[in-house]
Amino acid sequence: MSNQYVSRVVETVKKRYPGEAEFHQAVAEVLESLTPVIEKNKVIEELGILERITEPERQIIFRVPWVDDAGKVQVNRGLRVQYNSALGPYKGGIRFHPSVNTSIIKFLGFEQIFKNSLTGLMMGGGKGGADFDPKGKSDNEVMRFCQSFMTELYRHIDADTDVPAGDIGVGGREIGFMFGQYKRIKNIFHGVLTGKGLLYGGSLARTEATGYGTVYFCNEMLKDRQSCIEGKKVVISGSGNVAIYATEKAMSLGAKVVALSDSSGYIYDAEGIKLDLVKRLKEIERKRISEYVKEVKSAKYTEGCSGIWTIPCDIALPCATQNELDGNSAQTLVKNGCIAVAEGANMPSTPDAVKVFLDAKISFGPGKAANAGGVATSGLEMAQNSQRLSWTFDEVDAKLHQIMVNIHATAKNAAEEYNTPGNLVNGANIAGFLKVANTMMLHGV
Ligand code: NDP
Ligand code: 2IT
Repeated sequence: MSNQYVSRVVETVKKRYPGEAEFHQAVAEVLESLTPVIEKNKVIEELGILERITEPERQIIFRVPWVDDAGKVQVNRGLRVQYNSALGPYKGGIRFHPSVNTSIIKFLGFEQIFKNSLTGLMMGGGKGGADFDPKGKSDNEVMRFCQSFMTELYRHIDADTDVPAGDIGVGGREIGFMFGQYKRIKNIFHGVLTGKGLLYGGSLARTEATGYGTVYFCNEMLKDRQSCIEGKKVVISGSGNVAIYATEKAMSLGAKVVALSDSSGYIYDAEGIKLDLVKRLKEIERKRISEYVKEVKSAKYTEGCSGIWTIPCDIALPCATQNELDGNSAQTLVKNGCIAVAEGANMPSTPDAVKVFLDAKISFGPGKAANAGGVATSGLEMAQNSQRLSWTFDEVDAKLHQIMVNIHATAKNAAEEYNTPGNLVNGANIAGFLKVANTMMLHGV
């Protein structure tokens, strides 16, 4: 780390929040790539922008008590980090996963600031969640949990204040229960959440948006190599919302997706994943991905999720979770001829892995750029709710596509302007940061 101001702020964050490894990782990654910007614009240091941007505007931690089907009282911890509101209401998903803690929610909220800035829409950054595990819970248990979660959260959010959405463990079912409880408590029907059901104000194409957007972004990177996704072999990790719709879009553009995973293991289907079966298993029956091989005899299931990166492919789309792809896996991908990696998940590649991809000069799209289509379409849902209108699927999809093309161009241009051509990590961080930082300067300290 060459810049003293950057080093000082990174050290302050580490000291103030000891033990928050994911948060430290995200802050260091963004700030280090801002070095040329900070050296060129002394006012950033003079006005303490890095100190301010790394400290959340507000953090809410709350008890979430609920009663399980056996009548036993359960308690989880709920969180909402309202990180930065320079560009608009706080905006970002809610994650329900047993691993959720302040480090994970802060890293996600911090990334969200720059991602939302890159979309070009007016959205600040935030994130929330709970250490609740929806797996194995009945619909009634999930409902009681979501109601209890919203019984505290409702007082901190509003359509023009903070607009949560889904993330890991939070999909249409959970958003519905949370929306119902918000409406009941506040007696207001408005767009306080996105990713809503289509019957009550959700946007067409929001379900598909993150996965579709990741593939649109990947295709833009491939164009720069005089290539495209058609005919390519693709490996996608995860089998949740992002992975499923990345698979759908990649296949519709003529690629062959040969592998998917969950946290227990991965499936390999040399003939191409049967997506209808995956949708039934995951979206309707909520089963494990291993069930796939019971119905497709030619496919193979392997225990352990990291082995998925040993499958030779042209394109890898990590769409599961943070730090799921390490330096060794990255080397294996490069050695096997992989030419492009686009992150559907948030921070799925470790810093070592990112370095391997950048050094090998393969196309690498960092999450805050490549997966921004989800939150961008949430922004479009907010716009439709404000207008009390719904746009068609094709209208929303066309806007999503254009936003992904723009994000790619913005990141690429910033990388060139700051003398690291082709480095979309630097480009996305710099472009996302500058819009927020310049706005913070206009708003005063
Ligand atoms: P889902 O809950 O729908 O799916 C998550 C998938 O990732 C599952 O297959 C899950 O497997 C796997 N996974 C979760 N945690 C782990 C873990 N610790 N180790 C290995 N695998 C794991 O979530 P989404 O598809 O919505 O989210 C996936 C990623 O995309 C996340 O990083 C999220 O932050 C990011 N993202 C999501 C957006 C959205 O709109 N939904 C927008 C932008 C980014 P298992 O079932 O075994 O847990
Ligand atoms: O990480 C993300 O961008 C999301 N989980 C989606 C956030 C949103 O508000 O749609």
